[in-house]
Amino acid sequence: QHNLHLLSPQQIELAKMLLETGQTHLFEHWAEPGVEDDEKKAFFDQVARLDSSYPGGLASYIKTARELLADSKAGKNPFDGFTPSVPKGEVLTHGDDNFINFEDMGVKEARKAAFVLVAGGLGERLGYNGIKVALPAETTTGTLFLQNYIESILALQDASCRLAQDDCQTKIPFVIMTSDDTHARTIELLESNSYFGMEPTQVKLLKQEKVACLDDNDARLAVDLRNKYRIQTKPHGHGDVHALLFSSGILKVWHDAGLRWVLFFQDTNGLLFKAIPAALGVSATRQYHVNSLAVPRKAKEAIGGITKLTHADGRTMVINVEYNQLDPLLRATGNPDGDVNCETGYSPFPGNINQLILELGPYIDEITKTGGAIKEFVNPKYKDASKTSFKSSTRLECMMQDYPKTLPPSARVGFTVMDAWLAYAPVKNNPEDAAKVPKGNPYHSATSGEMAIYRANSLILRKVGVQVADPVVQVFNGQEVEVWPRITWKPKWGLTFAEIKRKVCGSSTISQRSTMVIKGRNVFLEDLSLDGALLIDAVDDAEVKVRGPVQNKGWTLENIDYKDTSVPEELRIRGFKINKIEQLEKKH
Ligand code: UGB
Repeated sequence: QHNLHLLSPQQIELAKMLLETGQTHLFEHWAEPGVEDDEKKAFFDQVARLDSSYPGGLASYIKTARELLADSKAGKNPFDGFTPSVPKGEVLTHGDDNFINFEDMGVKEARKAAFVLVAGGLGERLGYNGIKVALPAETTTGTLFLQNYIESILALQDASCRLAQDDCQTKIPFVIMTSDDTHARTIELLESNSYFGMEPTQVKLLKQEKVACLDDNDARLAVDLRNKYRIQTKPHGHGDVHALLFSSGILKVWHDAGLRWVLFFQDTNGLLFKAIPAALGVSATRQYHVNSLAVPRKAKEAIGGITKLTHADGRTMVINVEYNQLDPLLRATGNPDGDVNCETGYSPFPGNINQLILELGPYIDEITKTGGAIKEFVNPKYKDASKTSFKSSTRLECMMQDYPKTLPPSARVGFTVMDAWLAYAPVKNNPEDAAKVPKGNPYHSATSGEMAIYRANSLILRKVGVQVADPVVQVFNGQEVEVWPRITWKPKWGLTFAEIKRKVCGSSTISQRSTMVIKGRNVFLEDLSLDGALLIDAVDDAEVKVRGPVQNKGWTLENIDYKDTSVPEELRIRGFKINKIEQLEKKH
């Protein structure tokens, strides 16, 4: 009360809201008026931020928190009344006619697309000290994840414009969602690398705010233990991206510019853009309002399962059921074994890789109604079975793939299943946890993420007629992986199957110990016989034919231990480094 005269009208409103929502305790230990006034001002600044960054404001957050905490205490099942079943989607086989047609369509549509990368997470499971998008996707060329994404978008932009009949000047917009944990370092990475060739005006960063932590079932906000004039905060999850896109006004700008698609993706999947053209082609052909990319999923793998949920009252929806919820849901609905592999060796539920393609028009219609708010959940860790107190404060969370939960049944929600070797190799687990992954399940580590790129490129070249040798099995950081020839190319060399096929002719061979790096656009492989390392670097206009035998000592992989702190963290987490012994360099 006695501090009131110091407050601005806006601060008085916020104070009233806090008192009316049962947050009196926040002011209990405040000093006398005139003492620590700067801290008090900073408190209201924080409350104002928490209030304005949440759809409906802080009062609405507290109200929802009370409801969700009551449901959680009562043990209410979020899927109450719903029965899960395996949904039907578009299942693609890489390289067949259907796939090629979808890719062709996807490239045409790309000039009407915008890309959104969610990169606000610190990746606690990986334990890497930097931001994840700054990690090399592979160490043969050292291409970083963010670089790979930007170069892929630029390659799509060029390919799409080349197909267009008109004088195409399209610059595909690229939004990155950051958080306080990643924002400054993402800007620095972009600026110190000249935006990896993208025009800075194409890139927009939207920073998500954290949300208030909750101390108990009454949703009393948690006071920061280090400063009694602050509220504890934690990340709210990748679902924030929808509210941020809405409040930034950017969706309307895109709509007015004639865009039709928004593609969402995550921070560390070095294969993703091999799947994008075909997936976008599916969206356009099937006219999906929502299209999720999926891969065959091993039971208990830490990726969500795409599931059809049918309610007793007849409602149905196709939605991601998160990996920790799928098993209990199955057990509760007449599947006593829970989340298990079927005769194919995979879970019958396709795995969500959280690559969503939304049609912009229906997306804007929907989030204009909701403000971009996504259905939230709460996951308190209770002290005991009475569920009356928490071990530590909790908060509401939301996931971007829950967007379809508020859609009407008429919405066209589909999904597209691709081969995992082509589409999905995230870097999420630290070496120790990866080594503990059950045999046969993917490691999702820096080691497996890099090896997956070489495998995918090798398999693609095999499909277009190159004789690529079989891999050998090696162990790095306790993980058994297939080591294929280290083949990499810039996205502009070949983003689609048809484009790669056009650039390979004659009969070429590549031995297992080989390394091949293609950096030009018009590089053609013709009767190449490679046993060693070959680096081809050509300017865009140069047409280069690569022929004949190339043999040298090549580049080798040397084991390193992840505990060896003399080695940079980016390498250590892979368990190997590349020794560049001898190579042939072709520059044009
Ligand atoms: N992220 C944010 O931008 N902000 C946040 O507050 C949190 C995360 P994780 P998760 O495809 O591999 C998801 O932690 O959430 C970004 C799906 O929910 O890597 O455990 C973060 O930077 C799951 O269904 O993944 O699991 C990163 O880019 C499954 O599909 C992204 O969000 C799984 O990903 C994902 O964050 C998967």
